Amino acid sequence: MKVLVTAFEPFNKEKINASQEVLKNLPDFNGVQKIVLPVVFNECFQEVHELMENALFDYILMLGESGGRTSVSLERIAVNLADASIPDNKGSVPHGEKIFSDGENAYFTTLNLKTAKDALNENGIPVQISNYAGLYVCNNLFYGVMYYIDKHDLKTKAGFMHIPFLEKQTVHKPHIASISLQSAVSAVSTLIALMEKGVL
Ligand code: PCA
Repeated sequence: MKVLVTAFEPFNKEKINASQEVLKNLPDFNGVQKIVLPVVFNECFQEVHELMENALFDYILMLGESGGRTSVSLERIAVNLADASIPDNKGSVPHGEKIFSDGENAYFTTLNLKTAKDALNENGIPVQISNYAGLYVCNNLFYGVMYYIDKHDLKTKAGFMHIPFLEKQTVHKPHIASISLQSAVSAVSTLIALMEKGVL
């Protein structure tokens, strides 16, 4: 089995990114490659496309931080639109631009979200299925990966999970929801176990 798990570097004045911390703390799994990506529109998927050119992944699981969400969120839809209210890490602020002019308006994840949700719940992890990954860099990556799979007719299954702030990011913002690092790591490990079984 060949799996790629991606995370993002910090952005928007945060010192860390929950997804990167989770990736750092994820136990080693056979056949699982990890990569941290820049929070930069369109650049975020370049390296992933290069990896996809050189290896056929069974699964690609993309992770990102979504501060303020109350639980991990399994994203259902990637949208062909880039729109930002804050600059990316290179200062770009797109307003309603298509990501790929020859791409579909949207792609659905090819992961089985019901199976994922049930398994996470069984492991005691609250989770929501989300129909909106935003239009910022996470959606940009998600769309870029789904587009590549579509255009190259790959069997790779792919999906995106947003992670709330980690507890240590909200120590001085106690009114904002957070998740423990342990639960977030356990959520990702649970999904990888489903991939190993080939059922995700
Ligand atoms: N979250 C942002 C981009 C990088 C990240 O971790 C998002 O939700 O778009």
